[in-house]
Amino acid sequence: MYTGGIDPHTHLDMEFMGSGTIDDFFSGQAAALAGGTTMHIDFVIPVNGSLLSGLEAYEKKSKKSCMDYGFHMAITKWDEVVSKEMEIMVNEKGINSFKFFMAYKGSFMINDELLLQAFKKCKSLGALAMVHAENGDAVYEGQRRMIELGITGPEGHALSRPPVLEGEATARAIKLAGFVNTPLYVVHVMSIDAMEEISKARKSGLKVIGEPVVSGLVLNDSWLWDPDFITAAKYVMSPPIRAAGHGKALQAALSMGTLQLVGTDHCTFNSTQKALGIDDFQKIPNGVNGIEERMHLVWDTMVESGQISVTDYVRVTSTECARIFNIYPRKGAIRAGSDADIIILNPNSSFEISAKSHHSRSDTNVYEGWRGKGKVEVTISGGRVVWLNDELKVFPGSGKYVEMRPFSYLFNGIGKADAKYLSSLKAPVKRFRATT
Ligand code: DUC
Ligand code: ZN
Ligand code: ZN
Ligand code: ZN
Repeated sequence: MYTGGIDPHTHLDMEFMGSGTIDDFFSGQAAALAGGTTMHIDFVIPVNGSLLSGLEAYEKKSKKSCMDYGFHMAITKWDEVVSKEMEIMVNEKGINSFKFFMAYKGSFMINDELLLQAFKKCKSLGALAMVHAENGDAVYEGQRRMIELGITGPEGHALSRPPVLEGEATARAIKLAGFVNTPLYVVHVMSIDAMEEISKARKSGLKVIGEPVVSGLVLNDSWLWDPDFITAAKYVMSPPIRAAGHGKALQAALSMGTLQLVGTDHCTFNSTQKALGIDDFQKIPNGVNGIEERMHLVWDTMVESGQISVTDYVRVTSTECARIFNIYPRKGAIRAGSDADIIILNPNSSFEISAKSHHSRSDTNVYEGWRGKGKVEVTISGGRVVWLNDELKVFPGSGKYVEMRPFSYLFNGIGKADAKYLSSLKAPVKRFRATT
């Protein structure tokens, strides 16, 4: 019996790349509950840059929730209006994290000057800055290069945005956040390059959190070369799933504590939607499933193989997320006073993953055919049994919005460090003009 999983990274009912994800707040959450996840944090996408309008839209979409959820806010442009709206989000709306895009040139991407301003704002609010770390200018150049070479298939996606671009942006974001002295959360860490930057930063004492996603931990990029377009396109996400070797290294980093918690980036498109990119990989909607599979795959890959303990399993799938986003011990714990979100995972029973039996609305599954040990047999959400005997009992409207307060434990000591820095600065040096 363990505390229910918390998925820190999902995209339900999101408009993206000319499509809408096919899992909404009901189907995505039902799938989550069937896989032992009892809370998720989704990314609100602003409407024409407006955070308030974006939140209003997500408040409507999430009315059909059957599971508890919280929100991060994505920032798709940065100016004074957005800066003011960030205050409202933190002080009135229960949002304590903001995601900035260093990629998606021409749409969401913000440059270093604005990133610095945004980091300063996050710090003043006690909100956690999150980054999608890829060098957007270089990705754009990589895409031009692929098209010139006539590489228009899904493999072009991976080739156009190699690990070095993720490593570079991760290092830059870490250094800028360190300069401002505010904590940083790097979402979907997919490569050794990015992971090593996080490792270095943490060793030097910087407050950097690294979130691998389950696809990056357990898959590799070989499918992108599959001659069948849909088979390949279903693996297209950003940053890309990397060559074999990266996943193993990320698993090791997770087991050593270099990376702290596992998300999914659940962002589903079906075959028809993926087919929008049949002539050009740049038009394939980016995203893979995972919300239902995460708890099973992390158990099978990490616990069953002996890489992490059961205690660490609970930490990386639930407790650490609750602590980072300041909802512990209401979430992430089995205690008097906590929400009764509980799972029973039987280490001796096996699971098999297939699009035929999963609860997502997607007609494909990137983990198709995976058989493993450790099955979630019971899920209890808010004290109610919602998953038992392979059957779901869920109702739209039963999920609650979980407000998240600023200044999580990551902010401890930030003020002291600032004061120390300021006092270390000497008074301006008095200089005398030489007389002749
Ligand atoms: N990457 C994805 O694959 N999908 C959603 C957004 C993102 O950054
Ligand atoms: Zn399952
Ligand atoms: Zn992203
Ligand atoms: Zn995402």
